[in-house]
Amino acid sequence: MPIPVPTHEPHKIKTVRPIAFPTLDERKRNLAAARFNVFELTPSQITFDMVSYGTGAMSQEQLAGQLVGDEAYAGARNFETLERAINRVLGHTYVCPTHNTLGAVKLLVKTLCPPGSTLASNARGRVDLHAPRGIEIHDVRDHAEAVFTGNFDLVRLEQVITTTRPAFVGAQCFADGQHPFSLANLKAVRALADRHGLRLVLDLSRVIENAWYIQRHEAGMADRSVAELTKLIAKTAHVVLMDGAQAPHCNTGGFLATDNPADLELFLNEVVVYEGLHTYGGMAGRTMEVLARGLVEMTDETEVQWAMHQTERFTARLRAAGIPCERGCDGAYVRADSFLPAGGGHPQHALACALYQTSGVRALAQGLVGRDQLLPLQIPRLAMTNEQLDQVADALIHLFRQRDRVSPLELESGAAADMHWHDQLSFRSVFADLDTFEFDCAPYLIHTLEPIARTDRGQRERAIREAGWNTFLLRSADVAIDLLTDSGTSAMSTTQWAAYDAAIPTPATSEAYHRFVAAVRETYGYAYALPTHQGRAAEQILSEVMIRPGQIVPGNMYFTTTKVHQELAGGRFVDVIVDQAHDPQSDYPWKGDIDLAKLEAVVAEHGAAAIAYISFEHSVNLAGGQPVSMDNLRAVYAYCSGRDIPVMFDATRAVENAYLIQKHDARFHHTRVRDILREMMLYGDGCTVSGKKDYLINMGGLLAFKDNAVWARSAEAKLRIYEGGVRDGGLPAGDLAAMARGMEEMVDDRYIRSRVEQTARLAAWLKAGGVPVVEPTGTHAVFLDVKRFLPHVDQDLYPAQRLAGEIYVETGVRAMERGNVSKGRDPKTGENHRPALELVRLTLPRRVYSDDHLRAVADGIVRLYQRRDSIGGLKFVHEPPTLRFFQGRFELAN
Ligand code: P61
Repeated sequence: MPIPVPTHEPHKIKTVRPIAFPTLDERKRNLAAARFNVFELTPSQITFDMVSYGTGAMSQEQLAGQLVGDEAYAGARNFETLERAINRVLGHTYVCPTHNTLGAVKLLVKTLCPPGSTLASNARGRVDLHAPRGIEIHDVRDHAEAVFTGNFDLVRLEQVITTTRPAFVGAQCFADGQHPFSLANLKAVRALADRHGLRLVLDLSRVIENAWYIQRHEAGMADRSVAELTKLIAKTAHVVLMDGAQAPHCNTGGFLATDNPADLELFLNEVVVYEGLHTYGGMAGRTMEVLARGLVEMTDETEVQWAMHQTERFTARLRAAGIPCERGCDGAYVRADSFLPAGGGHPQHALACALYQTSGVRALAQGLVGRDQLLPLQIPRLAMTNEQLDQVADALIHLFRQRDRVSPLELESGAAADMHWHDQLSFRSVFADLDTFEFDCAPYLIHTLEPIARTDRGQRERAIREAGWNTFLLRSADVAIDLLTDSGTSAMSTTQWAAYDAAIPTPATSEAYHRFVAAVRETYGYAYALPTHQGRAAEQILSEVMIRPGQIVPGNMYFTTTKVHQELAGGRFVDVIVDQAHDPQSDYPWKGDIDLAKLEAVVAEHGAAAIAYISFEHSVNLAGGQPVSMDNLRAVYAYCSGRDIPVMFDATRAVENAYLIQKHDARFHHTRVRDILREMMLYGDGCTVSGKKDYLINMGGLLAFKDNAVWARSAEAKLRIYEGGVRDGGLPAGDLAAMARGMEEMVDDRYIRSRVEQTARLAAWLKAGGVPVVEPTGTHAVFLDVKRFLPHVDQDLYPAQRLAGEIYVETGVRAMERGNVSKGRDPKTGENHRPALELVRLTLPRRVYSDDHLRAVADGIVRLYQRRDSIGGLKFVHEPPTLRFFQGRFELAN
């Protein structure tokens, strides 16, 4: 049985690295400054850097390894870990560490290649390293082989061996990034080498890709795992070397390994001369740890299948558009000379410049000039989504259509004749008028990954039974895609982490606190900012400061925690949201609006003095993430300020609301989200925020007042006794710093657009499959309308609870019931409330899942919808008296 291609990533995103989108003018300036050699561009000038060397995403365990470096000069623990990893994954016994792959090559040359030697190899790329040393490489690759293009021509190899007596036979997995060998061929090479008393030295840097290729294409290998094949390949050689920055996605590092103690002895005598002591070889302890962890993880079958699927898909898209390219193990290698019809002396550089000019994408030709005319577009391993890769492919296709307009490059005069390397060249050129390509995708790369559960249906059936059919009671370890909530589940950015790490803790006033206050002032225009550990803590303090017992708090639909604190402070919540909010099929775009007539009626009945404040939530959660219009914000504020009624926002998802104003209100189409947000906040007197949403952090909250010092002082008094220090709200300085940074990232137009539009795409895929959802789609979640999904299940059999459980069993996706179970019973009658909205919420964490994850979610739910008649209800077996949705347990009814 061939191993199947996964439908989505077997991991989710743990941390992201924001990317830059330089304008056309900036790109031209950068190119000119780089003298038309894109090698000189730095990552912050580049949108997508299509290079795979040392740029892959690490796992969170690898990143954690960075912090457990034993930086001893001799005998570091991390070296022992590395040795064990190499023994286990590659099967070789003895290890000589080196600072990277060049360090390993240097030792090989020093120990095995006396001056004047020749080498026989299937890789041309190595010429770059050996020619300058006066070592001649004989190309013994089988150029006639069509499938395993990296195979050795055995006849030619034997000829070279007998005529030149090479120092060793050098083999490279996926030679030059393009040419895989078969296991059978490699074994034959080994036999030949043995017959002639030569070593087979194998570069394993791309062993994973080669193993995958063997699994796909070599007869009888389809059942072998990548792990098994990797070991078979490695054990076929006498000596192996490896580049830590490739398959093990470390950022540097390398080693030589062998089973022969005499060879080890040779290496160890030289490693101290060139690299470092034999137990670190020029690697930091942390690098050895990251490398060791990466080695163990690199053969993970599903990860390999996913990475290779991405490569195949990317190349296929270019091929389908007619772009001349060759297969690369890590991307597509474009034939620059046939891409550019006009020719010219340096087609790789001309194409690279044109691609950067039109799109901000960098592709890089490396090594010696003239070796080939290929411009590789390599995929940083596991660091990009298919959505982004599709767009990079489209950017190149876009350029292909206007290729006859690309300007040629001319070498700068005075270029010395001894400039042999691509990185040395510089050019003169004029900018051609090329149409640009505009990216519309998530504006970040994947920095680290977190594995997700891989369960089968039987395991999930057992898990949901053990959880009493309550998704709150499932273990995260059993969940593949977790759409329970967007609260505290965001992927932080590297910039946020940097701020977190750099923050200095203190029980008094930290710099992070000042940054937090400055960010609040800048973002909202509010003078007084009080940090809290999360949203409900801010709600408690606000309620106690603002509500006198008996007062009324009108609001646009309640949120559970908000209402609880208003009631605990002696207030009474009155819902004044527009009627459309209660109708899941109404497509009114501003379902979060306050109905002014309802508000006026409340004020007329009780008098303005009886109103504590207006509790005004943006992007109303329980209505389905429905936005408030700018007109409504203005009108409510105008009405209230005339009557001395304060307006207090729940600004938890204010940025998402601001984006929908930009999208749906023509007057704001060209206003930046950050400016829309500032205007929204102008129409209020203060706010509470659960920072776990918009702020892209895992913990934190805010209570802020626009200008009222009296409120701020009495809130501070409560902060001291409820939360922690008055300057930290119980949060470590790092969380304050990460929050401050998150406030900058959240108003990035590209980010917030990609966030909210992803939700819209999930809804569109579900609707295309006929699945009934709440209209219009909100910002943070898609809500399934269960009354229409399971019309045959009575509400007292808890259809939304059952559906959430079925979704888990079908797909491994965790959703949240928001219906009869959540609403609870009427305390007087003991009957269920049977609310109008019987919903299942699919909530999207920020920056965590790709479109491929969400398509799998949609496909699974569509399958369930198609067999909806087979789905019944549930009954309680344990029903807690309050907030029963958290702890309640169920079993199948009838
Ligand atoms: C959520 F099932 N929301 O949506 P805290 N205001 C708003 C929220 O959405 C919110 C809070 C205040 C959650 C978590 C949650 O019954 C539940 O930082 C608009 O969680 O204290 C939280 O902020 C409270 C889920 C909360 C629930 C209560 O998933």
